Amino acid sequence: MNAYVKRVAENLQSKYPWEKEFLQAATEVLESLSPVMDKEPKYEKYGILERIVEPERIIIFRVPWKDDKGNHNVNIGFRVQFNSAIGPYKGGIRFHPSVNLSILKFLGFEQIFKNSLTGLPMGGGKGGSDFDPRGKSDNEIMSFCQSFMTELFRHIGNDTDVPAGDIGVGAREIGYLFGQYKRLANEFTGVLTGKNVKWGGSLIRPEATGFGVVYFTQEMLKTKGDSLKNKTVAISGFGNVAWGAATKATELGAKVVTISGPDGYVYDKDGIAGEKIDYMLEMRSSGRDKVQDYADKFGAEFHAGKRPWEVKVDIALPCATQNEVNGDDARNLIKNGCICMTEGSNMSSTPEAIEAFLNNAEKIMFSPGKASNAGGVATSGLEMSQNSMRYSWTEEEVDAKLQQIMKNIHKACLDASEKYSKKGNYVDGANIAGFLKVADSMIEQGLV
Ligand code: 2IT
Repeated sequence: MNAYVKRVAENLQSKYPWEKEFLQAATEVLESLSPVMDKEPKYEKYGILERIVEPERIIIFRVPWKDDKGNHNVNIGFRVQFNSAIGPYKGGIRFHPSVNLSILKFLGFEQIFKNSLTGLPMGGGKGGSDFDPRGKSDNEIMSFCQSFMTELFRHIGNDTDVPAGDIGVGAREIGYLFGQYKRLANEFTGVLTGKNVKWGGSLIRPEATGFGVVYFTQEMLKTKGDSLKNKTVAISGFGNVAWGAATKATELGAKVVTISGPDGYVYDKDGIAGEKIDYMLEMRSSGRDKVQDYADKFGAEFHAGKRPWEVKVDIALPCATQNEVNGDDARNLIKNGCICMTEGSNMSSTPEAIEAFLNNAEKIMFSPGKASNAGGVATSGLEMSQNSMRYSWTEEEVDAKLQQIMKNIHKACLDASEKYSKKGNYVDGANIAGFLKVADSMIEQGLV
């Protein structure tokens, strides 16, 4: 490994030993950059690696709110403004009890490279709260969102930082957050993306992450002269990303046989299509956060407490959360003849799983989330453009731009992997292609 990379990685590990997820994300990127540092000494000269692993700013705040019984509650709110070299901070907000600074730093860090890969002018950021939306009433969600935005609004803006949704934050939450921002700032502006189309949202934004995952899969398969037609697909999760991926994969002739939730996974041998895909939305909006309801309703198999990676499929699309595919899962997928693993969630795979995939590159192709799930934030970028123009593109226009962006990302990853690593290593390709534009922009803007 390059000595500069090693020094920065070790320093980071001793500085933040408790930030497990952040160290995992940062170490992966730093290792990918080793051949770049060997060839280009300017990055060491300008201290780019030390700078890029530290957020420009972190905001942490108290979020007091009242539940329906009149009890007072307090949660923690965060916004990690990681890097603004190529545009305003951009990235989602996550509401989940597991949220802490390590998770938001990992997500914000990944977002820097992902946003760079889209080719659109967006910096990297992420925010959220340890608030648990499960079982909360609509009124409680609104009360929480309003309190969260009452502090956050002074730190964001359409030219400063533009949040969006993530786990636990969908169209409803974006509505309450936007309403409160508008009230406090007294301006109607594109300060959040993922808005309803009636008030400034973009067509295709709800579908975009999942569609992008499938478009990227299509590009990967094309390099082997293959397609999605008649392939079986395992999807995990049942939220926004899983829903979009199931819709597009089915449309392109594949058969989706699994979805999953915190309670286990559903195996539907007949394929999850049509009204069964719509039912995912119903399960999501119920706020119960479980998928057994699907098995009960449609008579499919339910495997309690398990993940879908034990099913024999051609393609795996993890669309739930970080580290949802471990080394054993990866070896299982490979053993069962899976030929393509495209991450829909951020950092779906553990380092051990990634190692297994890369060591079996002749059997399985692997793409990291920061490349293959970039369609969501890319379409957020298109929403920002439409808001700035005060204009809306049609569904066909947005979808065509999204497809082109996913193709461009795929090509950028392949080209960078060929130049610096091994052609087809999408992990190195994504990290390097995403890094170069941000790093050069940082040098050009001086010591900031
Ligand atoms: O992880 C992600 O890229 C997102 N949650 C979407 C971020 C965005 O700003 O649309």
